[in-house]
Amino acid sequence: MIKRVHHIGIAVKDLKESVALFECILGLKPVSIEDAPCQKVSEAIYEVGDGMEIDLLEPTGPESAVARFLEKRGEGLHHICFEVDDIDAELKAMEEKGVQLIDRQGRDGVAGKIAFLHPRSVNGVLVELVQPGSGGSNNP
Ligand code: CMX
Repeated sequence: MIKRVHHIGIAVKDLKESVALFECILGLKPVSIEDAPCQKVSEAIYEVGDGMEIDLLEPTGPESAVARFLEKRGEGLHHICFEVDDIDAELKAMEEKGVQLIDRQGRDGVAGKIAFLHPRSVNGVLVELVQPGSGGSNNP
C-alpha cells in the first residue's frame, strides 16, 4: 500500500548554485549534502513539512541517469518517490496491471529498498518506490 510521498527529486546542473537559490528564494537549508554512489548523484536533502523531503540531484558523471535527463530535458522535476510497506508485493501487483518496471525487485538504495517505474507507464513521470529501513546502502 502506498503510504505517503517520501521525496521529490529535482535534477540540477550545479548543486552549489541550486542550494544557494533555494536558500535565497525559499529560505530553506538542506539537512544534508551527500554523494549517493548507487545513483551516481550528489544530493542536497531538504525536509519540508511532515517528514517529506525534496532532493536536489546533481549527476556525478556522464553515465548517471540524471546526466542523461539534464541533457535531453534540462533542469526540473525528475521523479516522485512514494513510500510503501512491501515493495516486492507492490511491484508484483503493478507488473500484473501492465506497468513497465525498471526494477522488478527492490534493491538497496540510500533510504531503504528502492525500485523505479518507467515514466512511459505513469503519464511521463518517473516514479520511485521506497520501503524504508530494509536495506539502505550507499554502495553501488
Ligand atoms: N522523467 C520523465 N521522463 C523521463 C525521465 C524522467 N526522469 N528520464 C527519462 N525520461 C524519458 C526520456 O526523455 C525518454 O522520452 P522519449 O521516449 O519521449 O524520448 C523516455 O523517458 C525513455 O528514456 P530512455 O531513452 O530509456 O532514457 P534513459 O536511458 O535516460 O533512461 C530511465 C530513462 C527512466 C529508464 C532511467 O533514467 C532510469 O533507469 N531511472 C531510474 C534511476 C534514476 O533515475 N536514478 C536517479 C537518482 C534517483 C535518486 O537519487 O533517488
